[in-house]
Order: sequence, then structure tokens, then C-alpha cells
Amino acid sequence: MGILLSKLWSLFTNEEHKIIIVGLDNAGKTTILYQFLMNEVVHTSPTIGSNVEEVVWKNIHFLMWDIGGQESLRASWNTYYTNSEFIIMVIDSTDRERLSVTKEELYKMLAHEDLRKAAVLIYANKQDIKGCMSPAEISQQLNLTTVKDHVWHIQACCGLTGEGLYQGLEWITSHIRRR
Ligand SMILES: Nc1nc2c(ncn2[C@@H]2O[C@H](COP(=O)(O)OP(=O)(O)OP(=O)(O)O)[C@@H](O)[C@H]2O)c(=O)[nH]1
Ligand SMILES: [Mg+2]
Repeated sequence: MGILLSKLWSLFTNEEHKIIIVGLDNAGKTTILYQFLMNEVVHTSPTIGSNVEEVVWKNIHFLMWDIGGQESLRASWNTYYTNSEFIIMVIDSTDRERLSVTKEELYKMLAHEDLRKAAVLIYANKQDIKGCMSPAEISQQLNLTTVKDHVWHIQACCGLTGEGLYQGLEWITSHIRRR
């Protein structure tokens, strides 16, 4: 009964869930953030620093931090980690050359104390481009099945059309409800 009441309480108090959106430059993070906010494609330029927006979906409030992915900015990603419940890692599925760099960044994050309890949603973005890597291929290259200390999920998507984005958010939502 106590758990039920506290769940109901959290639904009505509009408690905010902090999400950090990370990934290499040009992956599509800002495009995805504004798809969630406005359901449209905005013109983006490389993010210096971060963008933060509140997104409400199915009555759940998310505070989404979109962090610049350029190499010089990656060292400061950790300043955003505190209280993050979810990591959304966006991958440009055409960028085969840099998947190993993404992998390095992912495992660095998973080992970080502040993200110990964070769940990870990986967006295999740019699925509209012919010849891109499939989620299965990305998952294999990143060795995701060996990740046991974090809950994770990989979702194919297209930031331009919005396809797959809400399926990812649905996974996040169901994770929140299960807790
Ligand atoms: N074809 C295609 N292009 C996309 C998709 N998502 C984003 N883009 C394009 O990719 C480019 C980079 O997108 P951004 O959203 O600015 O990338 P970012 O990850 O925020 O990059 P940084 O801010 O530098 O870290 C833009 O030209 C987008 O229009 C997609 O699903 N398909
Ligand atoms: Mg950006």
C-alpha cells in the first residue's frame, strides 16, 4: 500500500526525471531533443555547452540535457551526471569509423560513480540513410550483452522523421513505472 501511494504521489506531483543526451558530434542529439519538444526538425549547429528543455509525455516530466559532443567538450560531460536517471546515447549509424570512440565514451560513463544507477537508452539514429548499421550490428560492436550492471535498451530511429523516438521514450517510461 505504501509503495502504491508513493507511486500515485509521484504521478501527481509532476516529479521531474533528469535525462542526459550524449554521443559524438553530429550524431543527431539536438535534432532529437527538439523533435521531442516541438515535433519538428529544427536547423541545428554544433552545440557548444548544452541545451536543456522540459519535455512532458504521458504526464511524465522529463528534464532533458542535450550536451555538445565535440571532442574538446567530452571531458566536461561528467559535470552533468549528478542525479541523472537516464542516459540517452545517440549514435550516427552511418559513422562506422568512430563507433570505437563511442564505445570508449559509453564504458567510461558506465564506470562513473554518479551514473551507477542510470539506465541507458541507445538510439541507433539516421536509419533513413542507406547502408547504415543496424541496431543489432551496433549492439554487437559495443558488446552490449556484456553490460550487466546497467539496464539498457537499443532503439532504431530517425531524428528527421521522428520514427522510433517515442518507442525509446516508451521504454524509459515503462522503466519508471516498474520501479
Ligand atoms: N539523414 C539524417 N540526418 C540526421 C538525422 N538526425 C540528425 N540528422 C542531421 O545530422 C546533423 C547533426 O545533427 P545535430 O542534432 O546537430 O547533432 P548533435 O549530435 O547535436 O551534434 P553536436 O551538437 O555537435 O554534438 C544535422 O544536419 C541533422 O539534420 C537522421 O535521423 N537522419
Ligand atoms: Mg547538438
